Amino acid sequence: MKMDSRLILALDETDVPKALHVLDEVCGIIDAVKINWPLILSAGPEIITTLSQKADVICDFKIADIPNTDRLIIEQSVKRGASGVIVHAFTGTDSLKECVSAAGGRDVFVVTEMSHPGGQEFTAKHAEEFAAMAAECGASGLIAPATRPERIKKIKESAPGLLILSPGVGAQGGSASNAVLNGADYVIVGRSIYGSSDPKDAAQKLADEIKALRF
Ligand code: O7E
Repeated sequence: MKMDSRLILALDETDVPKALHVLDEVCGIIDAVKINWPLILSAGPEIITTLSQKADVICDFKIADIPNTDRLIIEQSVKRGASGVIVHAFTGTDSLKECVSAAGGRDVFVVTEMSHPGGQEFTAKHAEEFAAMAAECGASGLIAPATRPERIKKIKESAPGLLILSPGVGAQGGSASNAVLNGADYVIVGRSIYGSSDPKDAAQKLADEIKALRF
């Protein structure tokens, strides 16, 4: 995945023509598009291939199963054009190792602490362990909460070599600058872009905000 604007669009728009329009508007600005069940269930899995012709696609299926099922899901995602997948860590080392193997060199991003308030109940308690396990299993990166930027720093310390992707910017109250200043390599933004009356302008403003931090 390129590292230019450091902005990843979470395209959870279920109106398929609108989703395609939003991506066309912002694909020159973003580094990748993340898709989740809302769009897949609305558009069908062929949307992975359609979008992959316009941008790198991260399939956010938050895969969390036994190793064999994880492999089958990832193989289908890759076959359709995914350049990365997002998986849960609580399933343990064998599942995570199988995900990395099934991805065959595509990026595997592992969820640590989730960005919503409930993320503090369970995921936060194990986030550093999840991060260390992800590094040990050969994952590319971690998902850590922009809503709690101080936690990004802590989680990164547990797996210094891994990329950090941070959701929770905008609609969930987090700030792109704070996330990046605390160690996020990319921010993941959904509603603040696809729900905006001018998605291109919204994406450009976020990209400019990140660029102003001067990498
Ligand atoms: O709040 P939004 O609209 O900017 O969308 C955020 C996206 O990131 C949305 O797709 C949601 O499912 C996802 N997300 C979180 O918001 N918080 C998390 O802790 C984890 C995710 C996620 O997708 O995990 C992988 C990034």
